[in-house]
Amino acid sequence: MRCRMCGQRAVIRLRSHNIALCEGCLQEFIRRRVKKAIKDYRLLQPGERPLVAVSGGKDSLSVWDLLGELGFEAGGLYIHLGIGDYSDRSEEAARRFAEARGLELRVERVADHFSGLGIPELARLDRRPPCSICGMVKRYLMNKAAYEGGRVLVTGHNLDDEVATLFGNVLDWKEGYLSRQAPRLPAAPGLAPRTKPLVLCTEREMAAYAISRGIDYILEECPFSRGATSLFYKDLWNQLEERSPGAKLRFYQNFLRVRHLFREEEPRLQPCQSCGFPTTTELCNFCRLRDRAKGKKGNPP
Ligand code: Q46
Ligand code: ZN
Repeated sequence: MRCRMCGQRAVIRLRSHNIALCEGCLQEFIRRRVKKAIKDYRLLQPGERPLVAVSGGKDSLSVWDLLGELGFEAGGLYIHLGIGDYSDRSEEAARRFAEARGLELRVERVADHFSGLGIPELARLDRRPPCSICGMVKRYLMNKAAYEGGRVLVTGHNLDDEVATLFGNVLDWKEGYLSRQAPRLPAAPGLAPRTKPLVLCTEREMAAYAISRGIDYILEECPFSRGATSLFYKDLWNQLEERSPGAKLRFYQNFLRVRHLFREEEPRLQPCQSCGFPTTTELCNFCRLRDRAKGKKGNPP
């Protein structure tokens, strides 16, 4: 199998694009896909400074790498969730990546905000699934860091992630979620803009990119992701893609064309009485949880 771009030995075949590529040309191909997403969906404007939320996994480290390659001055943010050894090992991967490239990495620890408690303890305290607490806490800390730093928040969501989310939302016709699923969400009072430059790249392409660039990412998944519905949807979509190459891309891009048809009234937001970030209630969920956690680990209330 020969590379379609240069004729050397190919390392990957991309049926959805009907091409085979060698390592060097795969990197160039991914750079072009990211550039195309940035241009077509206006993900980053000239002069904007990205802040990449990194988990230590292939997608977030690769998007950080790609933004640097494309000339953006991008910093990183790692959130230590307090999920045992998994969090320590993923922090290590993020630190190694940043140090090797001389990039600025900010580390936030969930325990520092919640009286020493991490996500598993907070989930028990609030009697909610860990992922629901984790999602809320991460969204809050990512937005706070980007907003206060005047940055655009970048996440490493790839095409497979977006398709799985979209599929779940379509199954239940969740209009509000559909209207808000976009490659870039604009800034609003108290909210930093958020963008996803990898929306045109599949999980498989990103794994091949990370390996070809020698990115030392963490392979281990979060222990709470086992059995997640999104993984089941990804599996279904891989079967669909096998039968009909390009199905993921068509599903996602065609959705973006009709997204304007989905509308839901924006919730009325007001500043949280404690932290000032936007919320629908007097105290935001983050501050409410922080107050509940006070005094739970030997700390004074
Ligand atoms: S939400 Fe859930 Fe993830 Fe948080 S607890 Fe782990 S699996 S890390 S994207
Ligand atoms: Zn608050």
